[in-house]
Amino acid sequence: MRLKIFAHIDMDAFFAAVEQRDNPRLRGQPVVVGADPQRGRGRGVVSTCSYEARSFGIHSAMPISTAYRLCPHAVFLPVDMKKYSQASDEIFKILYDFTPDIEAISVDEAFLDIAGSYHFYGTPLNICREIKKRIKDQVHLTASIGLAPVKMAAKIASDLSKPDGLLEIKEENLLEFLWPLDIAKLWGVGPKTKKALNILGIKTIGDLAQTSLKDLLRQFGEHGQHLHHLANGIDPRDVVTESEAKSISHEHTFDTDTSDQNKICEILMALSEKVSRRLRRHSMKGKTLTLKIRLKGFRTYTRALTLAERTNFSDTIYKKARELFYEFYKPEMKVRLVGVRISHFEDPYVQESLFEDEDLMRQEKVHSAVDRIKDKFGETAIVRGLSLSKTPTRCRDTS
Ligand code: TTP
Ligand code: MG
Repeated sequence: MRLKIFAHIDMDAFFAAVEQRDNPRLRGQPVVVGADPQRGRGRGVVSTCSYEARSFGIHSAMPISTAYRLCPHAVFLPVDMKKYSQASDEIFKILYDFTPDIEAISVDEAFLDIAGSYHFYGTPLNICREIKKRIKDQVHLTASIGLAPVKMAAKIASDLSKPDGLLEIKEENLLEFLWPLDIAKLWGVGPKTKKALNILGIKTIGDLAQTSLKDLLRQFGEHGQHLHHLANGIDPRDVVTESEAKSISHEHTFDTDTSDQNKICEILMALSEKVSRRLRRHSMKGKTLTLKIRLKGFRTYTRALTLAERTNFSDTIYKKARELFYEFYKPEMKVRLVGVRISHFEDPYVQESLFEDEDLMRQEKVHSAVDRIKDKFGETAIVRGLSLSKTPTRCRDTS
């Protein structure tokens, strides 16, 4: 069997670190990035904060008013996504210099399969040292990296090594590393599962590993079996690179459940653009469009259709997503979340009816021009008509 070595990389206090990098006066200061605190009356949440701000008890997703109360003298800054996306692109470029086997988890987080590429750098630890150094020298930010023979342990290791850390867990030390840790460290154990496990007397990963599989199956179903495997160091998951992904999707949760059709259509358009952009970045086109809708009370529905042609055009994706939405939607519905997914890919350069059709060729040119502008000026450089209109017309037009 092939030896597996995974690296999990996660930037430290990412948004706040970019702000501190760009403004030396913020270094060493508590910096909170997120909604406007409005002297403690602001609504909205903390996106992230510097480690200095964390020592006051501030953390991601906390109401901004609470953060203000905990540390009123902190520097509060709005989210500047364009700046963070640019830093993220630079970081991922560096990672791709080391291996093509990368699974991007978010703007600041990725798994790398380094089994095939570390030899050039001597050891797995050396390749990670080199990655950290390149990021520090070129992007002026710090990353933490965990190394392990299974993905979930690599993630835990990077988390425990923060900030600016590097921690390697070898196969022979895997269980010794995992078992004393709190159960909440395990990937897939959220607050609800933790509470349910605690009630059964299961506090550490070791406790879980030693609980009988039969009991866990009875209590938690298949999820129980999965957690039991993880606790015993068994995690067969591989790095899934973007081109191997079976689908590309984006979703959005509304701050408050909504039946505002214009608002929902605006989000569907933004999601269609995001999906289109990721597909185009990887020269992929998909044939199946799936719309996901979660209503108040967590009931979740999906509706799918097969497109006439494989596509990565945002307009086509949006138009069809909107059609699916209106086939499903009833005015009394309160929508909590919507998602857009494209699947069943094919490399567009294999199938080329595209350039035989003038209309498609025109659309391709428009999309390529938009891609170039966004590459140069950021994701928000071009905003679609619907999102800009002040008095939006009903968006179920017949175009
Ligand atoms: P994280 O990696 O979870 O957090 P972080 O990088 O700020 O800090 P850490 O050192 O603990 O990794 O998330 C990456 C970025 O994503 C973060 O800088 C801001 C954003 N984010 C939000 O906007 N909201 C959230 O609730 C979280 C968790 C993150
Ligand atoms: Mg991070």
